Amino acid sequence: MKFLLLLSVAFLAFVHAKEMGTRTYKGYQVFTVKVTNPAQFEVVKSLYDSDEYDFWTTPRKLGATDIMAAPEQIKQLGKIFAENGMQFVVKVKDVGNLILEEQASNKRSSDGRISWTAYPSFAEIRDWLTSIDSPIAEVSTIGYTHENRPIFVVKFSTGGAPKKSILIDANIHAREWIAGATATWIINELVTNPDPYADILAQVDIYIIPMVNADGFEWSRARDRMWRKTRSIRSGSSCIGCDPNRNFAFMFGGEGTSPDPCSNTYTGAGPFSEPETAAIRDFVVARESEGVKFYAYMTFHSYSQLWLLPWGYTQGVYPPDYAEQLSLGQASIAALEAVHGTAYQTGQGADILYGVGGASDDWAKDHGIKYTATIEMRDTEEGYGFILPADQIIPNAEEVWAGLLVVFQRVIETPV
Ligand code: 0X9
Ligand code: ZN
Ligand code: ZN
Repeated sequence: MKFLLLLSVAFLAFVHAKEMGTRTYKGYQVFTVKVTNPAQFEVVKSLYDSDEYDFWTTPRKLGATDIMAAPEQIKQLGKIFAENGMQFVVKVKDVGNLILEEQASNKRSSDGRISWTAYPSFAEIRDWLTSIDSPIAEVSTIGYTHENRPIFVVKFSTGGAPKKSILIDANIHAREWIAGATATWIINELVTNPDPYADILAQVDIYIIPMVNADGFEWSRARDRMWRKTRSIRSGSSCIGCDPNRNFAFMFGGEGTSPDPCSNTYTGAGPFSEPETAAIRDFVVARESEGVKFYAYMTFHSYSQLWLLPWGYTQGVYPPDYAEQLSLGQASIAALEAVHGTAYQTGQGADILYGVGGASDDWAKDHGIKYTATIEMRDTEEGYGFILPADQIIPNAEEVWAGLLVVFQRVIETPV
């Protein structure tokens, strides 16, 4: 009995070790594996569904998928690749070293105030947002995270009756730092340099939620760089949080999701169980009840340089207006590429990647918002994935902004 008790104490200590201290990722590696046929895709998909590895990118039908392996998993993963004739390269030799380098460079270039030469913290974002003073920008709170951080929205409008509206959100996923950094850059661009956008703002209202998952983001900054989920607590499990991009009500629990609270793609207890996703839904519904009509919903993620179109929940299924989605996606990535030469790919989300249910983009499309896209920003296959060097924040933001301006123009041209 005493022994059993000791054993269970030891087990609990082991389980909770993940939640204590800082995860270093020392000796972890990231592999880029190439899928060249459906059989190889099945292998990658089954690894994803097994939940034994942290997938840095959602499995891709044809092409590269990035998978992180713990030191004790490296051999096994290499064996699986070899047995299935899959080509792979080591993308990151030691994730722990990469994280240390990132911390050092972020410290060097940050002076405690927001800038886009370092990744801003939530405190920097909050202090800056609440100090914005602009005749066209209005900052408010749409809700609070599990740990009670405010979820901000910035509304850009020249006033009068509601215009055709556009909604942008960022950092649904904690470790995708470039998403929030880009959203804040865009807010700053509109606040400090509004003149070039006067024609656009005469015809549309733009709402930007720059940091959806602030709890997860701060956890990723302070304790676990690779944290993806929210930070909610559930009874009966020692695992924390759910994947907010599996927590929306459309195709909840479908492909690419997990009912296991310890999974990185855990759906959550039910649709909109998380305060962060419920806040987005409530915000959309409340604006609509005031006469606002949203024509576009763009959600910022990273990485792989993809402009993903509906539907994303399963391959081969398209909304009736898919031709318009595709023409807009293609025009957007062309404008994006013209800025710094960065190549993107566009297409139906689940045709390019693996299908995922409960995602924000499909929820918005199903809700009646015409143009939706998940934008997976830099980095590329050759880069370091989530650990995008801070000197790419501004060029990334500039090019994404060019792509978005095409979306705004299309919304303006869309019949009421
Ligand atoms: O898997 C996801 O949630 C997104 N990729 S990420 O690497 N940022 O996690 C892709 C979601 C695309 N949208 C749909 N498939 N609906
Ligand atoms: Zn509605
Ligand atoms: Zn994401």
